[in-house]
Amino acid sequence: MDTTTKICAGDVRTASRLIRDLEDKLPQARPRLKNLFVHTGKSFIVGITGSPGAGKSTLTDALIAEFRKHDKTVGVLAVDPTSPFTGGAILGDRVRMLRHAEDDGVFVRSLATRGALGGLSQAAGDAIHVLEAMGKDVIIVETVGIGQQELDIINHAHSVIVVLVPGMGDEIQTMKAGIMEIADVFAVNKADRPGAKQLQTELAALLSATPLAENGWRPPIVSIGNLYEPEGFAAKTAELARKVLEHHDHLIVSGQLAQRMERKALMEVTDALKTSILEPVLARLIASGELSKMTDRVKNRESDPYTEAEAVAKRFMKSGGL
Ligand SMILES: Nc1nc2c(ncn2[C@@H]2O[C@H](COP(=O)(O)OP(=O)(O)O)[C@@H](O)[C@H]2O)c(=O)[nH]1
Ligand SMILES: [Mg+2]
Repeated sequence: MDTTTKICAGDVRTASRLIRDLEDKLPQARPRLKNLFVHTGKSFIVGITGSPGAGKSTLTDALIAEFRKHDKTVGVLAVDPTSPFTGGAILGDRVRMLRHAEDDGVFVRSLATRGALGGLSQAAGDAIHVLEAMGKDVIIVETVGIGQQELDIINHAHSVIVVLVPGMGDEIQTMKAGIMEIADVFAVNKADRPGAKQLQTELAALLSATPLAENGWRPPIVSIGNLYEPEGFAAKTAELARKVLEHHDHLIVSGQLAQRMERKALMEVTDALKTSILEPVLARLIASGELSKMTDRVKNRESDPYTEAEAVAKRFMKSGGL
Protein backbone atom coordinates (compact mmCIF):
# COMPACT_ATOMS: atom_id res chain seq x y z
CA MET A 1 0.00 0.00 0.00
CA ASP A 2 1.29 3.47 -0.77
CA THR A 3 1.34 6.35 1.68
CA THR A 4 -1.81 7.97 0.31
CA THR A 5 -3.87 4.79 0.59
CA LYS A 6 -2.59 4.12 4.09
CA ILE A 7 -3.29 7.64 5.34
CA CYS A 8 -6.72 7.74 3.74
CA ALA A 9 -7.43 4.45 5.52
CA GLY A 10 -6.56 6.21 8.77
CA ASP A 11 -3.19 4.59 9.40
CA VAL A 12 -1.85 6.41 12.43
CA ARG A 13 1.80 5.46 12.05
CA THR A 14 2.03 6.54 8.43
CA ALA A 15 0.25 9.80 9.18
CA SER A 16 2.50 10.53 12.16
CA ARG A 17 5.60 9.84 10.14
CA LEU A 18 4.50 12.09 7.30
CA ILE A 19 3.72 14.93 9.70
CA ARG A 20 7.17 14.59 11.22
CA ASP A 21 8.88 14.33 7.82
CA LEU A 22 7.05 17.43 6.62
CA GLU A 23 8.17 19.28 9.72
CA ASP A 24 11.74 18.14 9.15
CA LYS A 25 11.39 19.08 5.48
CA LEU A 26 12.57 15.70 4.23
CA PRO A 27 12.59 15.64 0.42
CA GLN A 28 10.21 12.67 0.12
CA ALA A 29 7.57 14.35 2.27
CA ARG A 30 6.33 16.98 -0.14
CA PRO A 31 5.44 14.65 -3.04
CA ARG A 32 3.47 12.59 -0.54
CA LEU A 33 1.59 15.64 0.63
CA LYS A 34 0.83 16.59 -2.97
CA ASN A 35 -0.69 13.16 -3.57
CA LEU A 36 -2.86 13.57 -0.50
CA PHE A 37 -4.20 16.96 -1.45
CA VAL A 38 -7.12 15.73 -3.52
CA HIS A 39 -8.38 13.93 -0.41
CA THR A 40 -8.42 17.07 1.73
CA GLY A 41 -10.84 19.97 2.14
CA LYS A 42 -13.74 18.09 3.68
CA SER A 43 -13.04 18.53 7.40
CA PHE A 44 -14.40 21.23 9.66
CA ILE A 45 -11.38 23.01 11.13
CA VAL A 46 -11.72 24.64 14.53
CA GLY A 47 -9.00 26.89 15.92
CA ILE A 48 -8.63 27.43 19.65
CA THR A 49 -6.38 30.19 20.85
CA GLY A 50 -5.55 32.11 24.01
CA SER A 51 -2.72 32.83 26.42
CA PRO A 52 -0.49 30.08 27.78
CA GLY A 53 -2.25 28.41 30.68
CA ALA A 54 -5.69 29.71 29.68
CA GLY A 55 -6.97 26.15 29.57
CA LYS A 56 -6.96 25.51 25.81
CA SER A 57 -5.72 21.93 26.08
CA THR A 58 -8.17 21.17 28.87
CA LEU A 59 -11.02 22.52 26.74
CA THR A 60 -9.76 20.70 23.67
CA ASP A 61 -9.85 17.46 25.61
CA ALA A 62 -13.43 18.18 26.64
CA LEU A 63 -14.38 19.17 23.08
CA ILE A 64 -13.01 15.89 21.75
CA ALA A 65 -15.38 14.04 24.07
CA GLU A 66 -18.30 16.24 22.95
CA PHE A 67 -17.65 15.87 19.24
CA ARG A 68 -17.34 12.12 19.72
CA LYS A 69 -20.83 12.16 21.25
CA HIS A 70 -22.00 13.78 18.03
CA ASP A 71 -20.42 10.79 16.22
CA LYS A 72 -17.72 12.89 14.66
CA THR A 73 -14.16 11.70 14.28
CA VAL A 74 -11.63 14.19 15.62
CA GLY A 75 -8.06 15.20 14.82
CA VAL A 76 -6.10 17.53 17.07
CA LEU A 77 -3.03 19.53 16.21
CA ALA A 78 -1.39 21.34 19.10
CA VAL A 79 1.02 23.97 17.83
CA ASP A 80 3.42 25.31 20.39
CA PRO A 81 6.45 27.14 19.02
CA THR A 82 7.68 27.83 22.54
CA SER A 83 8.39 24.12 22.99
CA PRO A 84 11.10 23.25 20.50
CA PHE A 85 11.45 19.79 21.99
CA THR A 86 8.82 17.19 22.60
CA GLY A 87 8.72 18.08 26.25
CA GLY A 88 7.13 20.65 28.45
CA ALA A 89 3.63 21.70 27.69
CA ILE A 90 3.34 19.53 24.63
CA LEU A 91 4.10 16.34 26.46
CA GLY A 92 1.63 17.47 29.09
CA ASP A 93 -1.02 17.87 26.40
CA ARG A 94 -0.39 14.37 25.09
CA VAL A 95 -0.68 12.90 28.55
CA ARG A 96 -3.85 14.83 29.23
CA MET A 97 -5.47 13.61 26.04
CA LEU A 98 -4.43 10.06 26.74
CA ARG A 99 -7.95 9.16 27.75
CA HIS A 100 -8.77 9.33 24.05
CA ALA A 101 -5.72 7.26 23.08
CA GLU A 102 -7.70 4.04 22.80
CA ASP A 103 -10.30 5.66 20.57
CA ASP A 104 -9.74 5.04 16.86
CA GLY A 105 -11.86 8.07 16.07
CA VAL A 106 -9.34 10.43 17.69
CA PHE A 107 -5.85 11.36 16.55
CA VAL A 108 -3.74 13.86 18.49
CA ARG A 109 -0.47 15.34 17.32
CA SER A 110 1.79 18.13 18.50
CA LEU A 111 3.85 20.38 16.31
CA ALA A 112 6.86 22.16 17.74
CA THR A 113 8.19 23.36 14.49
CA ARG A 114 11.77 24.42 14.14
CA GLY A 115 10.56 27.57 12.45
CA ALA A 116 12.69 28.45 9.43
CA LEU A 117 11.26 29.85 6.24
CA GLY A 118 7.69 29.25 5.33
CA GLY A 119 7.26 29.12 9.03
CA LEU A 120 4.85 27.75 11.47
CA SER A 121 1.75 28.56 9.49
CA GLN A 122 2.84 26.46 6.55
CA ALA A 123 3.95 23.58 8.77
CA ALA A 124 0.58 23.70 10.55
CA GLY A 125 -1.28 23.83 7.24
CA ASP A 126 0.59 20.76 5.99
CA ALA A 127 -0.12 18.79 9.16
CA ILE A 128 -3.80 19.77 8.98
CA HIS A 129 -3.95 18.38 5.44
CA VAL A 130 -2.67 15.04 6.70
CA LEU A 131 -5.42 14.95 9.34
CA GLU A 132 -7.97 15.89 6.67
CA ALA A 133 -6.83 13.08 4.41
CA MET A 134 -7.26 10.70 7.34
CA GLY A 135 -10.92 11.61 7.09
CA LYS A 136 -11.34 13.37 10.42
CA ASP A 137 -14.69 15.17 10.55
CA VAL A 138 -13.47 17.86 12.91
CA ILE A 139 -9.91 19.07 13.33
CA ILE A 140 -9.03 21.17 16.37
CA VAL A 141 -5.94 23.34 16.07
CA GLU A 142 -4.61 24.66 19.36
CA THR A 143 -2.29 27.67 19.17
CA VAL A 144 -0.70 29.75 21.88
CA GLY A 145 -1.00 33.48 22.15
CA ILE A 146 -1.86 36.19 19.77
CA GLY A 147 1.23 37.11 17.76
CA GLN A 148 1.21 37.48 13.99
CA GLN A 149 2.42 33.91 13.61
CA GLU A 150 -0.49 32.59 15.59
CA LEU A 151 -2.96 34.71 13.67
CA ASP A 152 -1.54 33.21 10.50
CA ILE A 153 -2.05 29.71 11.84
CA ILE A 154 -5.58 30.47 12.91
CA ASN A 155 -6.35 31.45 9.31
CA HIS A 156 -6.31 27.75 8.53
CA ALA A 157 -9.41 27.36 10.69
CA HIS A 158 -13.03 27.81 9.65
CA SER A 159 -14.21 28.61 13.19
CA VAL A 160 -12.15 30.19 15.94
CA ILE A 161 -12.62 29.86 19.69
CA VAL A 162 -10.85 32.52 21.74
CA VAL A 163 -10.24 31.51 25.35
CA LEU A 164 -10.03 34.30 27.91
CA VAL A 165 -9.45 33.96 31.63
CA PRO A 166 -9.98 36.47 34.39
CA GLY A 167 -7.08 37.94 36.25
CA MET A 168 -4.41 37.41 33.67
CA GLY A 169 -4.30 41.11 32.99
CA ASP A 170 -4.18 40.63 29.27
CA GLU A 171 -7.86 40.64 28.42
CA ILE A 172 -8.13 44.16 27.14
CA GLN A 173 -4.82 43.91 25.38
CA THR A 174 -5.99 40.70 23.76
CA MET A 175 -9.01 42.43 22.39
CA LYS A 176 -6.98 45.28 21.02
CA ALA A 177 -4.61 42.90 19.29
CA GLY A 178 -7.26 42.02 16.75
CA ILE A 179 -8.67 39.00 18.52
CA MET A 180 -12.15 40.51 18.36
CA GLU A 181 -12.05 40.21 14.60
CA ILE A 182 -11.01 36.60 14.51
CA ALA A 183 -13.20 35.20 17.32
CA ASP A 184 -16.32 33.28 16.30
CA VAL A 185 -16.97 31.94 19.79
CA PHE A 186 -15.62 33.23 23.09
CA ALA A 187 -14.90 30.98 26.05
CA VAL A 188 -14.49 32.72 29.39
CA ASN A 189 -12.62 30.00 31.20
CA LYS A 190 -11.79 29.33 34.84
CA ALA A 191 -14.99 30.93 35.97
CA ASP A 192 -14.16 29.89 39.52
CA ARG A 193 -11.66 32.70 39.65
CA PRO A 194 -12.42 36.20 40.85
CA GLY A 195 -13.16 38.61 38.06
CA ALA A 196 -14.84 36.07 35.77
CA LYS A 197 -18.23 37.81 35.96
CA GLN A 198 -16.67 41.17 35.27
CA LEU A 199 -14.71 39.84 32.33
CA GLN A 200 -17.85 38.36 30.86
CA THR A 201 -19.79 41.61 31.37
CA GLU A 202 -17.04 43.68 29.78
CA LEU A 203 -16.77 41.31 26.87
CA ALA A 204 -20.53 41.29 26.33
CA ALA A 205 -20.58 45.10 26.39
CA LEU A 206 -17.72 45.26 23.93
CA LEU A 207 -19.45 42.80 21.63
CA SER A 208 -22.77 44.59 21.63
CA ALA A 209 -20.97 47.86 20.88
CA THR A 210 -19.33 46.22 17.88
CA PRO A 211 -21.43 46.41 14.72
CA LEU A 212 -22.81 43.05 13.70
CA ALA A 213 -20.68 41.40 11.04
CA GLU A 214 -21.99 41.41 7.50
CA ASN A 215 -22.78 37.72 7.76
CA GLY A 216 -25.05 38.29 10.75
CA TRP A 217 -23.13 36.21 13.27
CA ARG A 218 -22.64 37.60 16.75
CA PRO A 219 -19.94 35.63 18.60
CA PRO A 220 -21.54 33.95 21.62
CA ILE A 221 -19.79 33.92 24.98
CA VAL A 222 -19.67 30.65 26.87
CA SER A 223 -18.65 31.02 30.48
CA ILE A 224 -17.00 27.80 31.58
CA GLY A 225 -17.07 26.91 35.21
CA ASN A 226 -14.56 25.22 37.37
CA LEU A 227 -12.88 22.20 35.88
CA TYR A 228 -12.98 20.67 39.35
CA GLU A 229 -16.77 20.70 39.42
CA PRO A 230 -17.12 18.05 36.74
CA GLU A 231 -20.87 18.30 36.20
CA GLY A 232 -20.98 22.01 35.58
CA PHE A 233 -17.82 21.83 33.54
CA ALA A 234 -19.23 19.11 31.28
CA ALA A 235 -22.46 21.03 30.73
CA LYS A 236 -20.55 24.13 29.73
CA THR A 237 -18.13 22.38 27.43
CA ALA A 238 -21.12 20.69 25.79
CA GLU A 239 -22.54 24.17 25.21
CA LEU A 240 -19.21 25.30 23.76
CA ALA A 241 -19.22 22.37 21.33
CA ARG A 242 -22.81 23.18 20.35
CA LYS A 243 -21.97 26.82 19.67
CA VAL A 244 -19.07 25.79 17.48
CA LEU A 245 -21.26 23.41 15.49
CA GLU A 246 -23.91 26.13 15.21
CA HIS A 247 -21.28 28.42 13.79
CA HIS A 248 -20.37 25.73 11.28
CA ASP A 249 -24.00 25.57 10.13
CA HIS A 250 -24.06 29.33 9.93
CA LEU A 251 -20.92 29.34 7.77
CA ILE A 252 -22.56 26.97 5.33
CA VAL A 253 -25.93 28.72 5.19
CA SER A 254 -24.44 32.21 4.83
CA GLY A 255 -22.00 31.13 2.15
CA GLN A 256 -19.14 32.18 4.38
CA LEU A 257 -17.54 28.77 4.42
CA ALA A 258 -16.79 29.04 0.73
CA GLN A 259 -15.35 32.50 1.34
CA ARG A 260 -13.12 31.29 4.15
CA MET A 261 -11.94 28.37 2.07
CA GLU A 262 -10.99 30.73 -0.69
CA ARG A 263 -9.05 32.92 1.71
CA LYS A 264 -7.29 29.83 3.00
CA ALA A 265 -6.37 28.68 -0.51
CA LEU A 266 -4.96 32.12 -1.30
CA MET A 267 -2.85 32.04 1.83
CA GLU A 268 -1.55 28.59 1.05
CA VAL A 269 -0.61 29.53 -2.49
CA THR A 270 1.17 32.65 -1.21
CA ASP A 271 3.06 30.62 1.40
CA ALA A 272 4.01 28.05 -1.21
CA LEU A 273 5.27 30.77 -3.54
CA LYS A 274 7.48 32.06 -0.77
CA THR A 275 9.02 28.68 -0.11
CA SER A 276 9.29 27.73 -3.77
CA ILE A 277 10.87 30.98 -4.86
CA LEU A 278 12.48 32.68 -1.89
CA GLU A 279 13.92 29.60 -0.21
CA PRO A 280 16.01 28.31 -3.11
CA VAL A 281 17.23 31.82 -3.93
CA LEU A 282 18.28 32.42 -0.33
CA ALA A 283 19.95 29.01 -0.17
CA ARG A 284 22.07 29.86 -3.18
CA LEU A 285 22.97 33.31 -1.90
CA ILE A 286 24.04 31.78 1.38
CA ALA A 287 26.06 29.01 -0.26
CA SER A 288 27.90 31.43 -2.53
CA GLY A 289 28.64 33.81 0.32
CA GLU A 290 26.80 36.54 -1.52
CA LEU A 291 24.25 37.10 1.20
CA SER A 292 26.91 38.13 3.68
CA LYS A 293 28.47 40.47 1.10
CA MET A 294 25.06 42.07 0.52
CA THR A 295 24.59 42.38 4.26
CA ASP A 296 27.99 44.05 4.62
CA ARG A 297 27.26 46.54 1.87
CA VAL A 298 24.00 47.50 3.52
CA LYS A 299 25.56 47.66 6.96
CA ASN A 300 28.33 49.96 5.64
CA ARG A 301 25.76 52.10 3.86
CA GLU A 302 27.41 51.41 0.51
CA SER A 303 24.05 50.18 -0.67
CA ASP A 304 20.48 49.76 0.56
CA PRO A 305 18.38 46.59 0.96
CA TYR A 306 16.10 47.42 -1.97
CA THR A 307 18.92 47.90 -4.46
CA GLU A 308 20.47 44.64 -3.32
CA ALA A 309 17.23 42.69 -3.51
CA GLU A 310 16.24 44.16 -6.86
CA ALA A 311 19.60 43.20 -8.35
CA VAL A 312 19.09 39.62 -7.21
CA ALA A 313 15.49 39.58 -8.45
CA LYS A 314 16.58 40.85 -11.85
CA ARG A 315 19.18 38.12 -12.16
CA PHE A 316 16.81 35.33 -11.12
CA MET A 317 13.91 36.51 -13.22
CA LYS A 318 15.82 37.40 -16.34
CA SER A 319 14.25 34.55 -18.24
CA GLY A 320 11.09 36.65 -18.16
CA GLY A 321 9.15 33.62 -16.96
CA LEU A 322 6.31 35.71 -15.66
N1 LIG B 1 -8.79 26.85 38.56
C1 LIG B 1 -8.99 26.32 37.36
N2 LIG B 1 -7.95 25.80 36.69
C2 LIG B 1 -8.15 25.31 35.45
C3 LIG B 1 -9.42 25.32 34.85
N3 LIG B 1 -9.31 24.79 33.60
C4 LIG B 1 -8.00 24.47 33.44
N4 LIG B 1 -7.29 24.75 34.55
C5 LIG B 1 -5.87 24.52 34.79
O1 LIG B 1 -5.07 25.47 34.10
C6 LIG B 1 -3.83 24.90 33.74
C7 LIG B 1 -3.51 25.14 32.28
O2 LIG B 1 -4.42 24.42 31.48
P1 LIG B 1 -4.06 24.00 29.99
O3 LIG B 1 -5.29 23.38 29.45
O4 LIG B 1 -2.80 23.23 29.91
O5 LIG B 1 -3.81 25.44 29.33
P2 LIG B 1 -3.23 25.82 27.88
O6 LIG B 1 -1.82 26.25 28.08
O7 LIG B 1 -4.07 26.99 27.46
O8 LIG B 1 -3.36 24.65 26.99
C8 LIG B 1 -3.89 23.43 34.08
O9 LIG B 1 -3.19 23.22 35.28
C9 LIG B 1 -5.38 23.18 34.25
O10 LIG B 1 -5.63 22.14 35.16
C10 LIG B 1 -10.54 25.86 35.62
O11 LIG B 1 -11.69 25.88 35.20
N5 LIG B 1 -10.26 26.34 36.86
MG1 LIG C 1 -1.94 23.67 25.74
